[in-house]
Amino acid sequence: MFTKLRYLTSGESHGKGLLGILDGIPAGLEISEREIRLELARRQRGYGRGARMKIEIDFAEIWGGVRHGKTIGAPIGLLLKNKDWDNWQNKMDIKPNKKPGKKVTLPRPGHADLAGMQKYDFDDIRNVLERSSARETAMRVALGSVCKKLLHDIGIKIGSHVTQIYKVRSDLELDYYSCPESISENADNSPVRCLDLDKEKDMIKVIDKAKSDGDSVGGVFEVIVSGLPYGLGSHVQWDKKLHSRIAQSMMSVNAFKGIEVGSGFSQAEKFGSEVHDEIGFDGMKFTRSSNNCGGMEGGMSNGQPLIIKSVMKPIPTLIKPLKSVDFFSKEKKLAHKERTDSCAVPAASIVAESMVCFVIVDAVLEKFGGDTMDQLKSHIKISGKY
Ligand code: EPS
Repeated sequence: MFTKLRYLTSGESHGKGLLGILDGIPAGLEISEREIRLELARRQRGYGRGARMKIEIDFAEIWGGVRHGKTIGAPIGLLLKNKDWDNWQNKMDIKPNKKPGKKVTLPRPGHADLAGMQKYDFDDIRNVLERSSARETAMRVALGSVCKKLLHDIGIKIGSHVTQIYKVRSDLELDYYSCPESISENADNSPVRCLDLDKEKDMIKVIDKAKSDGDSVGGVFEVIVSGLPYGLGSHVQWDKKLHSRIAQSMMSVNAFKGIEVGSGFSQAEKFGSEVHDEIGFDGMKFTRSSNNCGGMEGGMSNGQPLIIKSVMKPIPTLIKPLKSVDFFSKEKKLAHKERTDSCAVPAASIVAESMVCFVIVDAVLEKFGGDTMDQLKSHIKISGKY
């Protein structure tokens, strides 16, 4: 799906840590561990997280691709150590271990457990669950923060906020033409990243209830991107379309179950004349009367802000577990339970920003190209249409 950018992550939730490589970033981008840390800290916050986030202080060390504060065009390598590794050294030992701990054999409905056991012929669900954990998104955010910095330097701004947790929906009419970075800044001040302060209280109540019931809740969040030129992505082939690339990127995150572009699903109950955004001209540039298409038409950015919503399902690890069956004995039992979060929707909205950043950087490099940031900027200046 990516044409210019590549990234890979490695690491288990309670292993030594996470590794990430991001390849394709031009030379000359200023980036520091401090800037990456700021994004990681945003992901760690959010009402409803469990005890794990009190243990970790996520910090990604730069191991390659950066010299004297700037990228050198080489792959960027990051290392993020898990502090919790100290408590898991036997269970997650790289070498054979005499005290490996009890095997997990009770698959959790909604998790990768059962399909993963069947696929890999494992005798311990831990081999599946450790990798299929939201911990991995810490590295996505670390790598994504490099992309976010690149976008910022070429005038593309990205932000996000939470619009729904369980049945509590924000009623706020957002001004999509305001700066996405200030939308994010305001959301960051809310424990649930919700801009509707009345609904924030109800969201917190719902999370408290889920927690006290040993349950979990999901929700919806929105990512907004402004400052995009016309023509990122293309209508000419299925895998070039910007919205399909964003959809794949978003849907690759654990527990993300759907994506909506612009006014999305609500378009089903409207006439075409109510949905499509009329075109005008203000003497300088084309204008639009609305942005129901969420900034993308025919698979291309159309100069309007991108508006993308995504839904996260409730986390499958439940303190009051659902029914399951022991993988080996076939005895009816309750599913495996371990320390978990009752709600990770605020954190998911930060991860979603990164997932969009990867795609936009790839599409920008595809359209404008350049081995250095200066080359990229001059290419945009020559041919970028806004
Ligand atoms: C997760 C369970 C919890 C979360 C974890 C994802 O971890 P633990 O089992 O250590 O308590 O906190 O998320 C993170 C560690 C993170 O950095 O986001 C799970 O089961 O997916």
